[in-house]
Amino acid sequence: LLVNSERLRADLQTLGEIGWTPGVGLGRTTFSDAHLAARAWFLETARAAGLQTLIDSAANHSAVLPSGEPGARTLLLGSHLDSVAQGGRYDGALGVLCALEVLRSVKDAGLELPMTIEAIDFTDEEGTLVGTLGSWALTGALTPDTLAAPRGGREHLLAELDRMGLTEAGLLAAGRDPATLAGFVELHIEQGPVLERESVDLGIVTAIRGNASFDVTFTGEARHAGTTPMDLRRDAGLGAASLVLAVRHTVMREFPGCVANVGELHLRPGAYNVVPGQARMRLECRSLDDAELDRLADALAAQARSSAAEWDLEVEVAPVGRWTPVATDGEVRAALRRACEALGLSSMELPSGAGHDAQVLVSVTRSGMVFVPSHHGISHGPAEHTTWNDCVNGANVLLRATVDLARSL
Ligand code: HGY
Ligand code: MN
Ligand code: MN
Repeated sequence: LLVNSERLRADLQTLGEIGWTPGVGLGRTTFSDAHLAARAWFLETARAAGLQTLIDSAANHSAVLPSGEPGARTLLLGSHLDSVAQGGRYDGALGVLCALEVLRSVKDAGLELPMTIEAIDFTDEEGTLVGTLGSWALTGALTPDTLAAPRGGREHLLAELDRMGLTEAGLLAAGRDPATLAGFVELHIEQGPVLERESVDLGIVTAIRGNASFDVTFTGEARHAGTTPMDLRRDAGLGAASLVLAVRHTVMREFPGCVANVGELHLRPGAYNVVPGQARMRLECRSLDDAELDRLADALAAQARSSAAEWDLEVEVAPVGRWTPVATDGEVRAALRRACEALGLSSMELPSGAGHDAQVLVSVTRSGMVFVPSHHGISHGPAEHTTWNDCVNGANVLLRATVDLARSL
């Protein structure tokens, strides 16, 4: 049993054009026109293959191949069609497409499985609004608190929900009964250099890093940049500059194996001739260990306070999201390993540095991931690339593991 690789290739090429700007990358942020077009294309392609489709109240989009058995549970496959602002063609999209291809291949083969299999495209994995919003909603674990101070800002979230005809209540009500779920398997690009460096075909993910994200705001005094003496300034930009460097030093000195990033920095009012009275930063830090993630977050918040004290500023460190580090499910890992062996493909176990919907699904069902190599470990940019051969390997492993798990779980 193998996937229809020509159909998969054609679809990957078609989907990869939706939102692509040469030299810039893929722009499919949540609910952008390109994102909506990609989601519509996904459902049309599923319907054309004779699959059922559904959209839940968190706008998760699914293709479904129902089991013939009454009361059958669902084995979920999938990932996300949204991208970061100038992203690559494979992050998320490859997982959704391979999941769809698995359903089509099972249907074409006339295989009767004791489980319904569903290919899902989760809403807002990348966090333009919240981050793993659709998968979080599906677990039923979303709370009003989660939506009170999201990564994309509360006003933006409400405006986008309203524009899309969605509601907070709908998000909070999108929980699936865990008893109806047998498991979740996500195929994803590694987004790191390990598989390519080790010349291994596939990665069987053992654990997924957690993430703590913060909005940091330094406040000083906006003053005339020409007349205010240097020693009388309360320059918010100095606090921000001090913290950006301190974040790197703290992680490299005290938290080896962790990472942290300041991905955005705005100085206000933002003019050549005004000393910035405010600096706003978007900061995230990541660890594979839950307690270490808290220690790391506390250490960075302490650094923010000392940077503020150093430059006579106020500082506010506002949490805007936290994703727990998780281990993946042993049964799913075993099925993925069996699928690699059956196909004569090499595999290795490795943790994921990136966050994924699979880490959210761990809280309600057996959840696991399989990685395909990323060229030079590049992701979240237009140079993101996975060879066609590796894409087909991933799809075939997902297909075999799906049939295995549908029968064994
Ligand atoms: O940020 C991440 O790790 C993922 O790409 N959303
Ligand atoms: Mn991503
Ligand atoms: Mn992703």
